[in-house]
Amino acid sequence: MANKVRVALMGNPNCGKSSIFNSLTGSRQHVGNWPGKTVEVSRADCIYGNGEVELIDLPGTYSLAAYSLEEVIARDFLLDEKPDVVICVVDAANLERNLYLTVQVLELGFPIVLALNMVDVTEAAGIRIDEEKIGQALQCPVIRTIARDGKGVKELIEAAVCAARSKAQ
Ligand SMILES: Nc1nc2c(ncn2[C@@H]2O[C@H](COP(=O)(O)OP(=O)(O)O)[C@@H](O)[C@H]2O)c(=O)[nH]1
Ligand SMILES: [Mg+2]
Repeated sequence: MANKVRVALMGNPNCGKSSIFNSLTGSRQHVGNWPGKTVEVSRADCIYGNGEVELIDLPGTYSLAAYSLEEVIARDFLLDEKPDVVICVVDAANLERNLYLTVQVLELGFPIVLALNMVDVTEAAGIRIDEEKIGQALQCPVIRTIARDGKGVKELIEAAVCAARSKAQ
């Protein structure tokens, strides 16, 4: 791949996208604990990968139906800019609701990596998530993360770059 690998972060509001973006770019973008925080699109180079990887933090959305401004921005970005890979960030404690958007992104044909975020919350609640099963069902890599603490994010971006490169061949 000659150009930069462009990696888009997508997910419901408040699932940890900006936390992942910040730990992978060294940015200090505002992280809020209320929905709908990021309406603008932030872009920055990843601290891993010698400047060859660019991350894009898209607004939080529940779907790509384009009913809200956030949905329009996120959907137009995917369709117009065609990122090389999409990291779908899901709140592991609200898995079913969060996966709705993931399936829509898959249906558009993008290579995806699923970031199973907030696994500290599910672990504390005694909820066991079978990520292998999810990965088989969606045919994508699944990486467990605790974005607030920067855990799993390096593995996540490595899996994303790998998915982008294998799609490009
Ligand atoms: N417990 C826990 N909290 C997290 C995790 N990742 C992010 N958060 C918190 O969840 C809230 C929303 O995170 P943010 O990154 O702003 O989500 P965004 O709306 O998807 O960009 C913030 O208070 C974060 O500190 C995680 O893995 N575990
Ligand atoms: Mg955000």
